Amino acid sequence: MASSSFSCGFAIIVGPPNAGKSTLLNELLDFKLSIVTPKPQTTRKKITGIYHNEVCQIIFLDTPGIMKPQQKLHESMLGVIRDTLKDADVVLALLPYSGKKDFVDREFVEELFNHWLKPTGKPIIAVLNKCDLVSQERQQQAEEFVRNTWNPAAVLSVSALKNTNLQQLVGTIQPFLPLHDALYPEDTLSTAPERFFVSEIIREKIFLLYGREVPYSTEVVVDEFKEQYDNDPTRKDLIRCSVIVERDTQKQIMIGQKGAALKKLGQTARKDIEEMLGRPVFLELFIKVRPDWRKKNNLLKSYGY
Ligand SMILES: Nc1nc2c(ncn2[C@@H]2O[C@H](COP(=O)(O)OP(=O)(O)OP(=O)(O)O)[C@@H](O)[C@H]2O)c(=O)[nH]1
Ligand SMILES: [Mg+2]
Repeated sequence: MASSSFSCGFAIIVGPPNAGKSTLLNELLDFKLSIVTPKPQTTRKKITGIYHNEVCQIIFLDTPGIMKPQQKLHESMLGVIRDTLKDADVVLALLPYSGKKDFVDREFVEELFNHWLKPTGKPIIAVLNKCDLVSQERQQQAEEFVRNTWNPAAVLSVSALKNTNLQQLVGTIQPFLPLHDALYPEDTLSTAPERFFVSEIIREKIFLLYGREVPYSTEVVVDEFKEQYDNDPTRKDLIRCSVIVERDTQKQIMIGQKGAALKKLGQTARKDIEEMLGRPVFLELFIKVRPDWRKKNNLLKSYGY
């Protein structure tokens, strides 16, 4: 029961890979919770981020990009979206502007609305992202086109990157949330444990530092997370992680000449992990080869997919 006119509910962010879903979540929370890279298929699991203001609490659910599955891993990623949709009170269909002739990728949006979203019966807000890339005039034309073609509950243009129209977006979401007290205390940013974000930060650095198929063939598992700093500030927290790759050649690339690449990965990841945790850590990375892990149900399961 709501004690006031406060509203609280779940808003899922869905869209194609690279649309800016994770950037939007981070910008709304004013905290880098979800990893962002210029490469598609960065996000693989559901990321929960909690937004608070005076009149509502919005539990945002960032999801992997929707694409045609080519492996078991992709099927699991799509399963995450399907499951997360069930929890949502409102759906944000994040559609990126492109420099191309069409306003949006029509074929994709057709599939997204008709196959994924409309059968759920949930209200859909079409959020046209990356509006910094196009003129105002084009934005108006695109909004009208999307409104007339797919008839979502609301349409607006935003730039997650430049923080344009994000307060309008919050205002648009709020009426679709149930009247309900906050589900989480005001200082809660996410429900996932710290170790999850540790593995995500390492994955982000792998996406940024390595080329071609290497990031896509990689998974990160936190094997040990020993918190010692809080009790004894002379001892850093100890974090041991396995970096899983599919082949020996990838292991060699990960390690690099005289271990230089792995050293750089460790250093850049550690810096961000320390920033997130607010305390110093000692980070150890072990590269392990698990042939074709993306196709193997038992391995996928053990990595949380
Ligand atoms: N110009 C511009 N770029 C943006 C905007 N939002 C995100 N980007 C860029 O788009 C790229 C992808 O951003 P992400 O947030 O990782 O996209 P995503 O939808 O989460 O991608 P996946 O997790 O791979 O599905 C990054 O290089 C972002 O900086 C925006 O509003 N304008
Ligand atoms: Mg993402």
